[in-house]
Amino acid sequence: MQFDILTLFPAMFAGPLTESILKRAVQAGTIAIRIHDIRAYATDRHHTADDAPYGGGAGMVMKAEPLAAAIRAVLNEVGAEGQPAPGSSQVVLMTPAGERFTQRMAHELAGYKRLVLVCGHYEGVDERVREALVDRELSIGDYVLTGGELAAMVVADAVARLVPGVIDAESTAEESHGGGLLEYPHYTRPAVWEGREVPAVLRAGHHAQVAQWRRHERLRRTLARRPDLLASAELSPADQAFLRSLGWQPGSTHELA
Ligand code: 6GU
Repeated sequence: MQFDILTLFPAMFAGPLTESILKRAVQAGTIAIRIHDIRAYATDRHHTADDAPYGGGAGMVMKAEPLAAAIRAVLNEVGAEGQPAPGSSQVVLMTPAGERFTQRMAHELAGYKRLVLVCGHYEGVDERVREALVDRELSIGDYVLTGGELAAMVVADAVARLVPGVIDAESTAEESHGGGLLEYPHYTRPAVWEGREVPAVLRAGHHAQVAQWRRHERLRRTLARRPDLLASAELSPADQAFLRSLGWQPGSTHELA
């Protein structure tokens, strides 16, 4: 899978996407990540990428022409297999006004051959570029960042690890948000650390009991920390009975999801 990131600040991307797991995935050819400088697509002498808003007001707006040229250059590139197939790319604009990014969306985006992540900046991008070339707008949460770069790194990381071969399938199956629940607690040796013991059930090695303990911990944690997730989690009758024993009431107002 190919990631093309369009930004006014290419230098911000050194590090997060070139270390650790993603670095190995790039070296193995499982994913490719390319950073494109939007300013390089501006045709004027000063490589102007922003301008004052029509109608007045604070801040600057990202200009249509350089941004559109950058997106089109990336989309029309001829790859190893010839012209890119229509629909195999997704153009995503990173903006605090976007739809909230979720694990479900990460799975969906991992199905594309190419993800084009456009980092919004200043007050925003010219609306006409959004209309003409953007497939979806994403935000990573309800807070405001100075630009879309950190958000694009978050999305690229979350999607890349779901591409087959980047990490082993087992680690993505049981993790937090898989099945709509948070993850159970983990322990490794020593059995006692600063007076704190590893739960006996984990040390006994009874597989079915370990599995039930972990399931209960996932349910307990989700109820305590993110009760909103329970509304859309996959819950068996036994799960629901356990949650009720903890005081959970299905359909309660805690479930805002
Ligand atoms: Cl995508 N951009 C900015 N500037 N702020 C954000 C965001 C994106 N997601 C959350 N906050």
